[in-house]
Amino acid sequence: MPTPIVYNSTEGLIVSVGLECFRLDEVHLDALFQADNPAAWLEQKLQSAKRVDRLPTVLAPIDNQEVWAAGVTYMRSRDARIEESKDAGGGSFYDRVYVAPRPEIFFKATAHRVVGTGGTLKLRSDSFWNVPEPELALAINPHGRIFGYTVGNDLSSRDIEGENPLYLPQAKVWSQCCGLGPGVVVRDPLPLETTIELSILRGGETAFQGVTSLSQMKRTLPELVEWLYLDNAFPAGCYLLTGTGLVPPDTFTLNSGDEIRIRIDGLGTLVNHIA
Ligand code: DO4
Ligand code: MG
Repeated sequence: MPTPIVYNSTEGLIVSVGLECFRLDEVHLDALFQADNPAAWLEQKLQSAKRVDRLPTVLAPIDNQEVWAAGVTYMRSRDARIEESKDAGGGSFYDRVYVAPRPEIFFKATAHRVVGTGGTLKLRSDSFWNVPEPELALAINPHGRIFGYTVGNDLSSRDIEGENPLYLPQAKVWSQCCGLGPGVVVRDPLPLETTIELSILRGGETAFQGVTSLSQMKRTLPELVEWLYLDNAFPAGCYLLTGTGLVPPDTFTLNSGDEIRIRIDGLGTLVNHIA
């Protein structure tokens, strides 16, 4: 069977398998996250699912999951953050967390703060320096098993975090601060060569473009999940954004109307506009 992709949509849960789409009636995304074996659960649900002739409008693939994020998992993120916080004396924190056994892990969003592909992200009104952070998002079950993947955007304020690292929650969390989608790809681990591409379009022109790959990440994905789940319970499972390896140059900030496209091999493209 081709790799199934599960979408939350305006018409309920839709699963695409190759070129065909099926609707799963009376089930929510929580059931996928809570299944002992999500791939087997999907296969069984697909046996009685109705075929639909098109994919309805897609929503963010989130139900009762929290979204958490790891940081400074790529050298590029470490370097950019040392630079932005040097006047505040925060430089050595990023240096140290990059090599420490304990990773940086922080809370990012709940469902009402998340937008799906095609949705609009907002910039904080008290920030003047904002960037998208294109990140692999892990779908994790309540037992800490990674069963799927999607694309994430950890939209961030660089001036707020750069002023003082203790402002991190304000630099990361607000309404419409996180992009997620298009759907959850239920599959075995992704190869390390998997690429993450970011394009920012402004007035039809490319304002920034970059590419990295999972092979550039300092830590392993199971290692990040182990720290996240240590003494912590996620009854409906959760998402973990795994850090950015792409940061636009320091002269760049997002503007209203910008289009952000994040593509990860095999997972699709997450497209969002800035309000
Ligand atoms: O240290 C702050 C956040 C880091 C982060 O979000 C990232 O590296 O992606
Ligand atoms: Mg990030």
